[in-house]
Amino acid sequence: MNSDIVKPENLVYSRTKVLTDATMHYCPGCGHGTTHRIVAEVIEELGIQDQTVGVAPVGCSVLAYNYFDVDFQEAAHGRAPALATAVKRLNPNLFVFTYQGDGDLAAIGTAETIHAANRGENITMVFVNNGIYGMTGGQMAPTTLVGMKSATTPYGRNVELNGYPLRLTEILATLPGTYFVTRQSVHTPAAVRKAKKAIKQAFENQKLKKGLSFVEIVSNCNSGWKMTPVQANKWMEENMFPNYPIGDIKVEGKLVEGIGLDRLVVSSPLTIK
Ligand SMILES: Cc1ncc(C[n+]2csc(CCOP(=O)(O)OP(=O)(O)O)c2C)c(N)n1
Ligand SMILES: [Mg+2]
Repeated sequence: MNSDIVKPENLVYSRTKVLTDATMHYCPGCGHGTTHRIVAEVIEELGIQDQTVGVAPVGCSVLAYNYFDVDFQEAAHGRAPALATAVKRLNPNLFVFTYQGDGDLAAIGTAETIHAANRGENITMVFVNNGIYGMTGGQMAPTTLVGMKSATTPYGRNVELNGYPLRLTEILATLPGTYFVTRQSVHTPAAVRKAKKAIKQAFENQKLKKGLSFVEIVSNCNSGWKMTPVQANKWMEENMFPNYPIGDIKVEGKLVEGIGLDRLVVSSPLTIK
């Protein structure tokens, strides 16, 4: 930055130093890049860069360790919560977070996710739900909506053939080991601010040692959905949000009023319009 041009008192925004200079490989318009940025900003604002360990998944965010300037571990597909458990238990004073997609967290890693949450591991989990296996070419994920087209459901997800979509976030909220469970998005500036606040809370909660904090980010996958970024965001608002409602689900260990279990026991499956 040229200090002759930008005076410190006039600076309103600068890139967080918790992101490296590496150019991200994410598709333009994808939510992963924005989610990385807000996680990094939270780490900087909390002043915990030297005390944070991230655990990267398999999926589009497999290279997360290249983008965050904090210590990182790479987990086998789906195993991030198990690895994060070990890191946190051996180093209880570190801030430990996982970062995973829906195929990683809600398909191959379902067992690790549920058991880490049920054990009440004192970690932060960030879950980017784009309704699809983005990295491998857009196959159906557990979170793919009924009727939604994917590489393996070219005519749309069919309940008889492919079963129901899974709302793992709501399931986790019912477990006694979760302390904070929320669902956010990063497709507008206002949504980014709310998601960042939630991620900050999820990191701060580690100081309280009261259980697991879980932040789902509903994201588009414009390449996998075969849409432009603008179309994908609109499709996400119209189809993903009614099925994956944005907002807090469990705060300070208590289900948010009005959430109840009715959301889990839905009579109609999660369906596109
Ligand atoms: C054991 C194993 N099975 C399958 C794969 C192939 N694979 C790599 S990424 C991926 C899906 C990732 O999807 P998701 O977690 O939703 O992340 P996204 O790319 O959508 O962000 C799969 C199935 C693998 N690498 N290892
Ligand atoms: Mg995905």
